Amino acid sequence: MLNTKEYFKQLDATLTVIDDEVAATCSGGRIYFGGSDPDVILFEDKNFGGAALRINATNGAGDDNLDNAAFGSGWNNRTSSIKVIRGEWQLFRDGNFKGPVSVRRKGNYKTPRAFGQADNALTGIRRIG
Ligand SMILES: [Ca+2]
Ligand SMILES: [Ca+2]
Repeated sequence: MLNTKEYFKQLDATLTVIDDEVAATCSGGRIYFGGSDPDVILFEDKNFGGAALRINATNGAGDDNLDNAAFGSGWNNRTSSIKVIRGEWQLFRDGNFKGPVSVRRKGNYKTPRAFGQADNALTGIRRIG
């Protein structure tokens, strides 16, 4: 049995997690790389082969594109398959959320055609839901 102080401490921790999730969605889901519990994983090759880039949405300091050297160096125009683990994501051919866009939810997309972009073309990605 928790005392009142402990109860509110746990409750507060829960609310903080929810707030982050909602904020990530509402802010357009800026992204960061390398988290141990990724929302999305990009793969260099089709069928989830080659190098992988783990992506999470964040309401903190993040990035918009894969062509920013500070975060996604080496991942512009490289993706050939994608796993979406949670959330709803927009995928863009170009930077600054431009170019043809596709939207994908949870699923394994083993070819560029499956995730709705040309091969080795993905530049922008953001969480919208
Ligand atoms: Ca590739
Ligand atoms: Ca591109």
